[in-house]
Amino acid sequence: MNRTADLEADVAEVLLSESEIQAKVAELGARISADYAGRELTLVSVLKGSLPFMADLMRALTIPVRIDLMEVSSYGGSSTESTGLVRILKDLSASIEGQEVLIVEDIIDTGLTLNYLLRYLRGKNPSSLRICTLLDKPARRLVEIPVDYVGFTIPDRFVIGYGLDFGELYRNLRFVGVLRPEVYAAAD
Ligand code: PRP
Ligand code: 7HP
Repeated sequence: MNRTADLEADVAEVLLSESEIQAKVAELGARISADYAGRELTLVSVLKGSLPFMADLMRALTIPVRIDLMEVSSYGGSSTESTGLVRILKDLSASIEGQEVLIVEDIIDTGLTLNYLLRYLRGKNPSSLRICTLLDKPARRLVEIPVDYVGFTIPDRFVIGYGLDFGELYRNLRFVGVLRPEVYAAAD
């Protein structure tokens, strides 16, 4: 792959800066804390992409929270296209029956991942089940998803950073951006 050792040198454009992301996380944290005031909430993070968002969002909440982690995968290898086949790589570690559950995602693209997860988690009988996503890319939606909290609506571009990967790299960038076309092309 035509990639430099300097991750940031592969970036063509920053779409969301670190400070924009942090301001949005604080805003979402305040909204969610107000909506669930006086209640307990279970956050279910959808790994790996949501890891930085989950870590920041949970610390922006002022209500009592439990956390659990699931890992699912639908984008194989270094692809920018969903395989449409959602695989559970790591399941919940505790029951969510009777609990108020908020799924924490980094991005909703085709919606196939969340469509699968919603059905799966509803089957575990939580008392409520809602979705918080940092990024929403509605242009590529294949299935309708009821999203309760959205950080940013973004255009139809394959983004990296703040948890989001291309070929498993770039997740550790503190901003969300797009790569130079030759970096995406080199993986084809
Ligand atoms: C990404 C992302 C979402 C999903 C969204 O996960 O984190 O879970 O794709 O795409 P969709 O709406 O088209 O289904 P991915 O499968 O790449 O795994 P990762 O989080 O480990 O990168
Ligand atoms: C998955 C995914 N991963 C990284 N960047 C994007 O734009 C993505 N859409 N769906």
